[in-house]
Amino acid sequence: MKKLIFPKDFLWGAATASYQIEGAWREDGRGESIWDRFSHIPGKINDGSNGDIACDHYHLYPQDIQLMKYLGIKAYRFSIAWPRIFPEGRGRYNPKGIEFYKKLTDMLIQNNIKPVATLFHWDLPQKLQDIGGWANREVADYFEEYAGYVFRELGDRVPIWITLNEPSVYSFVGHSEGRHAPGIADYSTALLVAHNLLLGHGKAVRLYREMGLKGEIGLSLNMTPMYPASENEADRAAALRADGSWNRWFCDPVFKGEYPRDILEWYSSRVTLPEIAEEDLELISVPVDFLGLNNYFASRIRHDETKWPLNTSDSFIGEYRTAIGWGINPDCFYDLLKRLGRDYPGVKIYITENGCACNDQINRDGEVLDDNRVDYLFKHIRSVHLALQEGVNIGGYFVWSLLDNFEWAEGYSKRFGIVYVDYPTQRRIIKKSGYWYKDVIGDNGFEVKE
Ligand code: IFM
Repeated sequence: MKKLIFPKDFLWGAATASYQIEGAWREDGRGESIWDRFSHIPGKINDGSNGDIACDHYHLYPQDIQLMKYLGIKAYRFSIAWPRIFPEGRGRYNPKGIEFYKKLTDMLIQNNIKPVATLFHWDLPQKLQDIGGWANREVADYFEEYAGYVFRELGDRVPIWITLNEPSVYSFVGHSEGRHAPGIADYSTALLVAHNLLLGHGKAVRLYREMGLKGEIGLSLNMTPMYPASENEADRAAALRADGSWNRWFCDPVFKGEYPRDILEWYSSRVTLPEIAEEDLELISVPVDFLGLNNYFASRIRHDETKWPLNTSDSFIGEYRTAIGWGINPDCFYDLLKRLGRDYPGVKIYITENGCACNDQINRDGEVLDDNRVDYLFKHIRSVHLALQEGVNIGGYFVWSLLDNFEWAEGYSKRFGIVYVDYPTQRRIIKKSGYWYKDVIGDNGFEVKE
């Protein structure tokens, strides 16, 4: 056996998001979010559920923090619900909303857990959707107003900020596929939303710097490595397009100050591109302190004339699937880390999400023995170690997720937590993966067969 040891200050964390865990959807002055509206429409969520109660974290946060303390979690990534702070999205703020996050962050700090706050993890105030949502450029200004308020109130206690979570998923799944809130299916709108989200990101980062705050700020991108299904020219070009439209479309503007030219050219004759002013790109590329990387799987890409507008179709890579059907391939995760180190040299990476859904069951002894998740985490964290050893600048790893929670269009049918949530009683049960992760954190590493 040999032991893999991580750097001394490696940030071991766990992540969640407001709408997925908080519940208390109409309490203490919280406004309506697009996910409240969307999940209450019959047929939108696979199991007919919604986030009204979720994990009731709004009330149970003290116990959830104790759980994290027990697990030895060093950093907790949560998101702030914009409609709790500004119920209408702008203008009138709600003091009770910020109070909740003050109590949460105070208690985290008292328990030696670093708060890592995401400003936007998809729960846009419905009132802003009513004026067009992120397709309306003004929403980037309201985001800046919201960010400024939160920075003022929490800036002294939150050392790491994430402006946006997965703008690609928010834009495309919510505005082109229509499977997520706000349920729009129009590709050009998705591109407009993506651009305005990035603008909002740039405005928030610029403001953070102007306010002289001393923490780190970045954004979390969902990145999927794309491999050609064959060696033929068409499949290789298709894989480049899939990579360009999903990964580089978000990473390049932020880290290189430009949209990928190959994709701009491909889109130009097929969709309506947003107007992209020169100053926009300057703003979007205001330097950040890190790239937050969310990764779950890798894709094999084939040229496919029937698929508009990219002419690509994809399938998962990996012999085994998680309970949500996603392929498992830790080697591709390693490739992705190496590639980011190469293409965006010097950029520090926090892995802000990684994990898997399993068919977790409580056994007769009251335990949840999620060996598949232990295996998934073991192999993916081993890839992180390998990339670190080969010089990739990785500052931390956040498992998705601390708790089972509301998995968007899948409702509660898919469990990603290292802690099981029995929804009818709200009882938490640490899974085998939770105990395994505790040991990894405690030892700052783990043993592997040579
Ligand atoms: O649950 C989501 C999370 O909100 C964003 N990233 C992917 C996770 C699993 O689908």
